Amino acid sequence: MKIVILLLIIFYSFTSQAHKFEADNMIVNHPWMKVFNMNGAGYFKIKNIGKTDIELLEVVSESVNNIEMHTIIMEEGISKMRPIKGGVIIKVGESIEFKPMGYHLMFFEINEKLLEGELMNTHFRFKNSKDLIVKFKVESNKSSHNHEH
Ligand SMILES: [Cu+2]
Repeated sequence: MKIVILLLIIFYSFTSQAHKFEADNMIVNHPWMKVFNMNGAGYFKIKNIGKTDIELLEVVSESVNNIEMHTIIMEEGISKMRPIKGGVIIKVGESIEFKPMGYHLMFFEINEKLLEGELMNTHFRFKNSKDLIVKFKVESNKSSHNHEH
């Protein structure tokens, strides 16, 4: 029993460490997603480790009809989701976290069946950097993504 637990711990730390995507100038950490019906929401942390600011313009995927970057605004005391106008700038040395109740990706019309633990391929497109392939892991049981569009 102890061995099983130990193996689980090793496996878990291995997978969580492996779950990041890097380029010379950036690291995208723990990209994960929730799926509800044909739609979903995506979260990750991006860090600029390069020498110039980078701007994330859009995220595209062959598995999703339309991906939007959203932010949350307060309107009359109610939080609402709105598409981000333009891109998201990540300054040198800084990180931006896409998380529930903050910046997030919306996946509209996912065209493949994704099960818990599976990965979905996306491409991050930047204004002043090469594309980066990022795979989002389905973790449907995490805290809910409240929505009011
Ligand atoms: Cu949204």
